[in-house]
Amino acid sequence: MDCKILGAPVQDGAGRMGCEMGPSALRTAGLAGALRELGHRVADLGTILPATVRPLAHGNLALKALPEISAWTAGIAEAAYDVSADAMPIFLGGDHSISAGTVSGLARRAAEAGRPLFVLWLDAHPDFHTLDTTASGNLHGVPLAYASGQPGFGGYFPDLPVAVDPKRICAMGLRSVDPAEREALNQAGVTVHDMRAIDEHGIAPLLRAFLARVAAQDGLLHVSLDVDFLDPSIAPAVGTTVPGGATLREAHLVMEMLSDSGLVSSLDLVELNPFLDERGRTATLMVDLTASLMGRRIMDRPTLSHSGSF
Ligand code: B3U
Ligand code: MN
Ligand code: MN
Repeated sequence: MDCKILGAPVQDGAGRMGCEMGPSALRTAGLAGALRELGHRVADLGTILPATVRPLAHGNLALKALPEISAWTAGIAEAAYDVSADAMPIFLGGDHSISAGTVSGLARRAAEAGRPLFVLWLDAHPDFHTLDTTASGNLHGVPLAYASGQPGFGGYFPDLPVAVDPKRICAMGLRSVDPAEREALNQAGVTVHDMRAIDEHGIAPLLRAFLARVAAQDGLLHVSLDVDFLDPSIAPAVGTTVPGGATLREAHLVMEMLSDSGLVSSLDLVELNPFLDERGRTATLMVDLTASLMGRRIMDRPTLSHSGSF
């Protein structure tokens, strides 16, 4: 596969500084080399630039860095649209606000290609606030709402050329959802597999059902992996740790099933805050998970090949 790596060193969308160093840490942990070892062609295109920052005033006085994140969203959307023409982009965050740009740019590309875009959102949080409902004002809490065309972004974020259909979004791993988000997710028809669902059913059947939907519609699939999808005991380098996250084995299984599906067309690696890491272990884990997604295996067989007898 042709992979193109792009850094999006955004930190103004998170509540604390440090995500700006995320792309450097993922590169230092050996992302490009791991992908090349798996036989992929890898080009590192460097760092995305934001559009020009212009002043913006909003009635929600809690909002932080609205002009900056709006400018980043414009720059990232343009880059995501351009790069996805002929390669699999891997976007290195940066906090999760970068996905306002990645997903909207990819949705525009998918629409031009006449393919439906699906989104798998692996996160402790749904990031489904609008500019009006966020109480923290941290704009890493809004990208999925923006990219799926929820109201209230007009005039503040870049005009959305194509919205992702909320019914083509699956959010997995949720365990911190604000009341306004819960209501909006239900209204919009997003598929939500919270940690309770994962505990009740196991992560594999939930993911398998979503992948079957993507395949049935010949969809493109964007995966957005927030570090806090993982349990903080294995992934401490994130500003918004929530206990009770995905285990190492669940996370690798998800990646292996995604790999087997052959459906993934783009990837975000977000919210890594290297300032909070322990000797690079979270960065290394994110690289290992990406390697599983891109074909690394324990044994040389696909996870789903089992057909009845061991
Ligand atoms: N929903 C809360 C918490 C949060 C969202 N995304 C992250 N944290 N990473 C908020 O601030 O909007
Ligand atoms: Mn997130
Ligand atoms: Mn999160």
